[in-house]
Amino acid sequence: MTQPELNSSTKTTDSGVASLPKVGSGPAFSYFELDEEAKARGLFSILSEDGQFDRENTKRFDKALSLKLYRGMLWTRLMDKQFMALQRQGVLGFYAETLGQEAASIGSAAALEPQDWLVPALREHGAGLFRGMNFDNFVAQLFGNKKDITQGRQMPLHPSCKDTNYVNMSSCIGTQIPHAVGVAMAMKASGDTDKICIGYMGDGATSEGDYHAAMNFAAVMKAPVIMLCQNNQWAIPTAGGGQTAADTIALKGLGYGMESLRADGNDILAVYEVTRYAADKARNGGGPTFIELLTYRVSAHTSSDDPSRYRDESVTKIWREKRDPLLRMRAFLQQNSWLSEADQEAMEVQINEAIRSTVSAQRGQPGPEIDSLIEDVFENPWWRLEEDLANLKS
Ligand SMILES: Cc1ncc(C[n+]2csc(CCOP(=O)(O)OP(=O)(O)O)c2C)c(N)n1
Ligand SMILES: [Mg+2]
Repeated sequence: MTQPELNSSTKTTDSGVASLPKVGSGPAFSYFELDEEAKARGLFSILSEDGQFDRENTKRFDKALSLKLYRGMLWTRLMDKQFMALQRQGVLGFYAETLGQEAASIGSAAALEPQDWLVPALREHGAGLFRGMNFDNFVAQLFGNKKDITQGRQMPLHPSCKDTNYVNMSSCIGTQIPHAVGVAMAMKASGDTDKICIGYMGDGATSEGDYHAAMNFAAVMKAPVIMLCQNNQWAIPTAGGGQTAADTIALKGLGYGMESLRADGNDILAVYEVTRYAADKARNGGGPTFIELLTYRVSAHTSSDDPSRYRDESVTKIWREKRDPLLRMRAFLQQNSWLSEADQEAMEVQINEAIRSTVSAQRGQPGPEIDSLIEDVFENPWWRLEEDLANLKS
């Protein structure tokens, strides 16, 4: 088979096991020449589940870019492992993993330019770090300590980074998508034609009213924005089939008059290419694109969740063992002789050590000064705030 079969076989069933098309050979890029509906029903893919590929389709991915993408995914996975362990030990209050979705998160962010803006949903902090968010600052924010730039005022795992245009996420599902469109509209209105914005959402967010408002504004205003949905097939306990009656999430974008693409979210090369296509289009005045990345939430929703209570974990096992985005990319690297076993081990040791040393430095930091509670609220704090602070200190 040279092309994804563009029929309902790629539709994800309620059980979460989509019968993914067998790809890995043939001209994957002819996907972009399909008609609008076929693109939204199809599934663009470059690397097959077992890491097979057609060299013609991977020309853009030289050794440097390929290793950079892989390292970004590996960093995210190893970081998740350490932070979840710290959460279980009671050292961190809260954490949410990207497990199984590393390709969707890193591959899409990698297709942007440094001047672009990223408005995240719940699982893009790895992407933020990949784009240069300072790791010390990120860890300080997780602890809410004195070095935290938000002085412990944000919820944990809601980092932000002004230097890299990484906006902190909003816990209210879907509210960030109109923000992303607003950022893009402002770029257009102020003539910042070299900048674009990417707004992330989960499958759950596509059922919110904010999704409608954002998609409609983006399309009507031809905003330079990428609307990126990580369809991980779960919204805490709500399975994909309970979220929409549409055959695919991408199809919903067509109703807004927006080009809508669909790709295998566990294939980082495919994720990079669809996002790059949308980014180039937006930068050249072509307006917004909606992208659905089909993936799976292998982890619990967050450290506060236990998915074994509401889903069949034998399905999760399939995604974890057979569809792991890191193993797939590793197979690609190995076939190109770009990553030996020794290289892999060295990379793991180096990343784990970098994470561990930052955590141990930040762990010992005291909390923010108590006076910081009323700073940055009024230029001259109101007497009532002064009084509350004095009471707190006494
Ligand atoms: C408006 C709103 N409703 C409900 C919640 C509770 N909630 C938090 S995360 C979540 C599910 C989100 O699912 P999805 O958008 O698919 O993202 P994922 O967690 O799968 O990455 C829900 C219902 C919320 N935070 N905000
Ligand atoms: Mg989801």
